Amino acid sequence: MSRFLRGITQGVATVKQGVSPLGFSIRSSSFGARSFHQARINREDADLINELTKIPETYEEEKVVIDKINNYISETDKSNATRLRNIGISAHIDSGKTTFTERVLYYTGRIKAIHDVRGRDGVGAKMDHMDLEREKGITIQSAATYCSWEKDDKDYHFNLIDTPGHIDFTIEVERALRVLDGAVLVVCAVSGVQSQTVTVDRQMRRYNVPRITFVNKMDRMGANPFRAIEQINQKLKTPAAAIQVPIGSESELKGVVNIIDRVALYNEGSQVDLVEEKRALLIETLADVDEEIADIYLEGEEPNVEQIKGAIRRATIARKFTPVLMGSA
Ligand SMILES: Nc1nc2c(ncn2[C@@H]2O[C@H](COP(=O)(O)OP(=O)(O)OP(=O)(O)O)[C@@H](O)[C@H]2O)c(=O)[nH]1
Ligand SMILES: [Mg+2]
Repeated sequence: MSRFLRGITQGVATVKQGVSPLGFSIRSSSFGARSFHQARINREDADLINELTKIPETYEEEKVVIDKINNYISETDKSNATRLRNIGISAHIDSGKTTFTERVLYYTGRIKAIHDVRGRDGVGAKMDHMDLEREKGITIQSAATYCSWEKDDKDYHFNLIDTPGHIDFTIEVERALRVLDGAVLVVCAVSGVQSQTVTVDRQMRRYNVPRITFVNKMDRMGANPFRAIEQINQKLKTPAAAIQVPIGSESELKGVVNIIDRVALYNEGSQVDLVEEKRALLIETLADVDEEIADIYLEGEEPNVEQIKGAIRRATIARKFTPVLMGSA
């Protein structure tokens, strides 16, 4: 949503010279896939928006402005935007961002075959499209693609941006972050939070980007998603809790159980104890960052599935929490 602010403040900056007694006029300030159509703004609102020379730091500050800006967006633009999101994939080098993006493309039907980054077939990943990227097996340039997902008979559209993890190309990450609505922070289950993860985390904070976390490489020897989650809490100082637990581990990894609905994604193995333990931890973490869950928790009751999902959504958007998923790309 922070793109909204930048877009409108830029819009105001552009029309600032042409102040008329009737107020300001913002003409189609477009950024990314969204655009504002011509809208009249009265002087008081324009003054308020003008005060926003800096990006608000907290979600609460940002929300006031977003609500204000919402008044100037046409209903068509609003409804178009509800099912469209720009999502970035960011993390430290070699954590599997490109592989993750490729799998999303494969399972949403955008590409027909899986080719690994340094696969034996030598084809390489679609997202690493430059010759040098394929030769070295690393991402150099951010690359954008899109995919669609149908849910409840509605089509959702995602623009995905795969960013490089190498510190030398960090400017590419900055460029991508500016247009993101949300991001997936990929963390390796074996090496956990690295110094570059801390850098990426700082960049995401600077651009007010909410994120979910994916603990990748769960099939590798020494994989421990809970240690990685502990590091996100400690090193990144972001309240984080698992919303999935693995079925099996390392080479025996069979799938994951969604601990909110208590549903196994690949129905093998029994993880009942672990599900209950991590579910309790998830609710406890949410109670720290969300008022509704805190009230339910303090009354000694258990929130229902809808309440948990609602709290995860609110706290993630407000950048107070990151839900952690896991698997092997
Ligand atoms: N075992 C295992 N290997 C993986 C997994 N995900 C990625 N890899 C491998 O890890 C290596 C790096 O993967 P990439 O997808 O290129 O990583 P990246 O984060 O895009 O790397 P940069 O863009 O260079 O920062 C490749 O050899 C992948 O095949 C996984 O879940 N399990
Ligand atoms: Mg890559």
